[in-house]
Amino acid sequence: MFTLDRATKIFPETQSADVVPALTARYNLLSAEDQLALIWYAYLEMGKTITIAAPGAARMQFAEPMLNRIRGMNFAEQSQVMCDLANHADTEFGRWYASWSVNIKLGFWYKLGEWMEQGLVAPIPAGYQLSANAAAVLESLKTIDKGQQITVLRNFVVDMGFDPGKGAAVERVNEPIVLPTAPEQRSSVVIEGVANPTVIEYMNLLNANDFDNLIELFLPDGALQPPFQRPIVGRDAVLRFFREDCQNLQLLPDRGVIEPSDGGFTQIKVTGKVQTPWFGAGVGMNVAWRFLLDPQGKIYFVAIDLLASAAELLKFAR
Ligand code: 45D
Repeated sequence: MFTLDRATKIFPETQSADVVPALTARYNLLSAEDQLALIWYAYLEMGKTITIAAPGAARMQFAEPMLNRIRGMNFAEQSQVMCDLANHADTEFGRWYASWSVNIKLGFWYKLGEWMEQGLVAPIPAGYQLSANAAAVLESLKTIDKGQQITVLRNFVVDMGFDPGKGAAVERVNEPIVLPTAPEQRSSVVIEGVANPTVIEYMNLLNANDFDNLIELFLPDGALQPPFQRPIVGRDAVLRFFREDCQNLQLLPDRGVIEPSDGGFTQIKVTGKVQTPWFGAGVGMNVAWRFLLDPQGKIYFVAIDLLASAAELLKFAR
């Protein structure tokens, strides 16, 4: 009846922020030196309006051994390590880095950025000239909204390092899982136009970091598609993703529509904002959730799209 491929196409009028993959592709064509300098300038520019929250000790402990080794190097060696990471070079550091979860990678760069500012780690050389292509990417980056900017920056960081590939069983390093929010401290979302219990529970359980109950809302072969990624299929894989990448998110759904679909399935689109713990209320990302529920109300598919513009928040095709 519904295949995964067909499910991904529900609510086709939803416009996602194509500028994010487009900028990432242009960035990938640049030299490593240009990439690092570009990120540095983007980071300084963004720092004028938003602040990154310092990562907690639980997260930083995994990056610390590598950070301390880098700190003990001279500037030339430090620059080499950073270039190697950007170049995906097969080095001890590159493999180490690639085994980390997204948030550990971000924490690592958070610390290096701090040390670069303090002069403890090699800065981008004063007067470094970006190539014309790199300068153009930076200019484009400045014109997009904050939620899109931080997504681009996150993509850059995620892609660095050396991943030995699918065949090689690398042990993945994750920060410890936070405890779910205590029942009396939980809040409940209200979504204009959507009183569906599965969708409401999805939002509330994710906001409470209650991943074990959240996964129960999915069918065994249910799938979740994060922004700009392939769908993650099956409960085990989705639960792993929740634990690794979804701690302390703040989902702020606003409104939505419910429509019957084939075979007793229901499709529901909700729009609203999401905040990441890295930027808190400083950055509200405009997103859509596109749910496909089976006749029993279990999630067969949900996609999360980063929207092209704020106008998309109000777009529900009749
Ligand atoms: O190279 O319903 C320097 C899901 C130098 C789950 C640097 C979701 C050079 C289901 C500047 C130091 C997760 C899909 C580098 C919802 C250099 C669900 C440093 C959505 C790299 C709603 C750079 C969640 C630094 C979403 C420090 C949409 C960069 C979450 C730091 C989105 C960048 C979260 C940071 C995002 C970026 C977080 C901290 C986009 C964080 C981005």
